[in-house]
Amino acid sequence: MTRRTRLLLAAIAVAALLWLLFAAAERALALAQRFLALPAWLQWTLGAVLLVFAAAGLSVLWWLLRPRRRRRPVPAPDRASLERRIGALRERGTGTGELDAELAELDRRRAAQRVYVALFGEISTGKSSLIRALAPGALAASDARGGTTRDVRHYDGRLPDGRPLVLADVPGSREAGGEAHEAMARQEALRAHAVVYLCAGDLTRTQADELRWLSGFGKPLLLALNKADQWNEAERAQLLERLRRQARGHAAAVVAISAGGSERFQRRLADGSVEQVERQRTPAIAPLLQALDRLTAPGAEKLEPLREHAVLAGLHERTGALETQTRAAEAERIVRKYARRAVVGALAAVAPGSDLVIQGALAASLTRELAALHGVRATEVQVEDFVRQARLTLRTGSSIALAVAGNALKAFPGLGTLGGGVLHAFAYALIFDSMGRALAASLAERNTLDQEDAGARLKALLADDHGPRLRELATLTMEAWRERDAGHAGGD
Ligand SMILES: Nc1nc2c(ncn2[C@@H]2O[C@H](COP(=O)(O)OP(=O)(O)OP(=O)(O)O)[C@@H](O)[C@H]2O)c(=O)[nH]1
Ligand SMILES: [Mg+2]
Repeated sequence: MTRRTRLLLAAIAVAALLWLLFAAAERALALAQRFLALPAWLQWTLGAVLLVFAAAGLSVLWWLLRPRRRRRPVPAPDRASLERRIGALRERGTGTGELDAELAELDRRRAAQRVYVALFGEISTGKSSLIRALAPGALAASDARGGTTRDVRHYDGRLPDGRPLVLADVPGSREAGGEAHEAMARQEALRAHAVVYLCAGDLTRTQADELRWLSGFGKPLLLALNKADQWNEAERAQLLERLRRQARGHAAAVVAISAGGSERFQRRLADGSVEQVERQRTPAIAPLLQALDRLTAPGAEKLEPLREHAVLAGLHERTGALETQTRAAEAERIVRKYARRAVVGALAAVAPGSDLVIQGALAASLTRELAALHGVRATEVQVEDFVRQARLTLRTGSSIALAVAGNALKAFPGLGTLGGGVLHAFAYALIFDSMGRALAASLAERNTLDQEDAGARLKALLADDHGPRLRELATLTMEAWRERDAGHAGGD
């Protein structure tokens, strides 16, 4: 459409609007005159009805147009409580070096007051090529490597108005076997003030998830469709339209760019021979620069609170994972200790009964210790109840435990040579190990002493005669036996 036709259409539209306005005003005046001619009581009734309609109309309008509440970013703990948790982990002997380093980097960047922008996206979407286009000087000086990026690197870039940026090139996500690299990239994205998410076509479900994950941390985001040179104008417009729909509410802007990259082609020379040529494509990234300019306009200081929130939220997750891991290791240690005590107790019994009875004091103390580890308060009554329930479960389960133990005697030849009593000792190891594991898993998941849940897990574990668990318990039983023997020999 030419400019002239567009102007003509606009003029017609304005004229039509004016005509409508006049008509409406005339109608309103006529209505007002008729309204005034009505008797007073009718004026009041009609007035009231009109008022109700107006109020209803306004509230519908408000409901439709009300400002949407921003989705709340993932919660972040305050710095002090996070440091306390990390300190507690350190005291338990867990390595917290990475978490400490993250906090130190948080402070370092705050003090540096520079704007950090991370490029993020799947492998081969053109992140490194974009760095090359955004920071040509910086890359010439450092290693402008081609190929897959395997670590995080920073480059000095500049916006068209001269404002400096620190650009982070990160490994691409979704590389086969590249989980560690991906985690590295995600952490760097959280550390940046803004993120450019690169794609090279429609967003796959995983890419859309990744975008949502980033925006969930409240990260200012741009979605850049790279390799735009691969489509014609109509295709590009369609793609952009779809991407805008997918990124709505997540990315501040969606732009199409060509980061460049290299292209190969054949050149026919005058003598008829053919030559392979590789050259750099000319980058076209103006829309991205504009969007970046707007996104980073507030400056490092104003963008810092959001960045800090994202880093602390990320640290919260990582600390939580480490806490779970540490607690699981601690629970395993406790369970082992009690399984061993149960074996020692069984070996010390003068004549093993044919029935297996859980040693009550030992079971209660195991329950108490595991509950405390998981921060679950359990009264004495609850603990006793729990042990009683476990005994009931075992009444039907003891034959299973004995059968599993019997098989283990055959499977682990060393065990079979030990002689009488060892069958029972091993069954007790199995029972205490199962009980401890069942309870620990239930506590970790439910955060309460749930008899039913732990009971179901106990039954399953008693019958589970696979895996390295039996081997470990066999070793434990043999060790206890040998120690007892050594004790006897020493005592003789
Ligand atoms: N057609 C076209 N190809 C591009 C463009 N930008 C990059 N490429 C090509 O895409 C491929 C991957 O580019 P890289 O910059 O290495 O991609 P990356 O995202 O850094 O890849 P990883 O580091 O493996 O995650 C290269 O072959 C580039 O030449 C572009 O704008 N258009
Ligand atoms: Mg790369």
